[in-house]
Amino acid sequence: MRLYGYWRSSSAWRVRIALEWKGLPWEYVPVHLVADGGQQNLPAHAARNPMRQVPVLELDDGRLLSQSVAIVEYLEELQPTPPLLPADPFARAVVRQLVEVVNSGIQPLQNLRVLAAMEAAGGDRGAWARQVIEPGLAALQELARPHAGRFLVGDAPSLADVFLVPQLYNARRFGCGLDPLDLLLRVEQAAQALPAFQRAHPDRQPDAVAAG
Ligand SMILES: N[C@@H](CCC(=O)N[C@@H](CS)C(=O)NCC(=O)O)C(=O)O
Repeated sequence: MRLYGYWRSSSAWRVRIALEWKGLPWEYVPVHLVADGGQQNLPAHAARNPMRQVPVLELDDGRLLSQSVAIVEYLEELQPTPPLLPADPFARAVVRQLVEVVNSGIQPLQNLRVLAAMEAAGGDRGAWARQVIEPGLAALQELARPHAGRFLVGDAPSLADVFLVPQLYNARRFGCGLDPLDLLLRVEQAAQALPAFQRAHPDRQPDAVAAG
């Protein structure tokens, strides 16, 4: 499998964690989101994903998948062990609930093109990002608290943790206040101790140094 991504893309990072967690072999193809006016906008990438975004997963037979939720759910079904969804139906729904808080409630409001449009309209990127991320993460923590163990839902890593870790990285990039997020930070630490999460980290990707 081939993953089109960018080292600091939180959505691509989610997919890297899932690939590593499952132990699936994959090849990384960097798409620089800033160089050349954003390589995601070049015809070659637009043909892979008309949304002009990463991640895109290319299967060995050439079939393409975009949208990180669809991709990680595909990987979970392709290779159910080790799992990223709990067995219990309600716990699975809780995981998906937490995933959606990040996936549709936080990240799309602070992605590159939204921030660029905000700035073009005279707004402040950082202030906008903080006003989206801080309450979003506070809500995520409140929703997770009754279900949390060592990880956000129970004692095993799940997709909820896969979506949490990159979002916290973004929160730090924008200088968000993290002090009230004790539970999320504790879970982040537990996740970061796992080799799969370590291997997927942006700093470990081949495009990290070049992008600066
Ligand atoms: N819902 C999409 C979001 C993808 C997304 O926002 N990708 C960002 C990087 S994290 C991107 O490619 N941005 C480029 C741009 O906005 O021009 C997913 O989960 O895959």
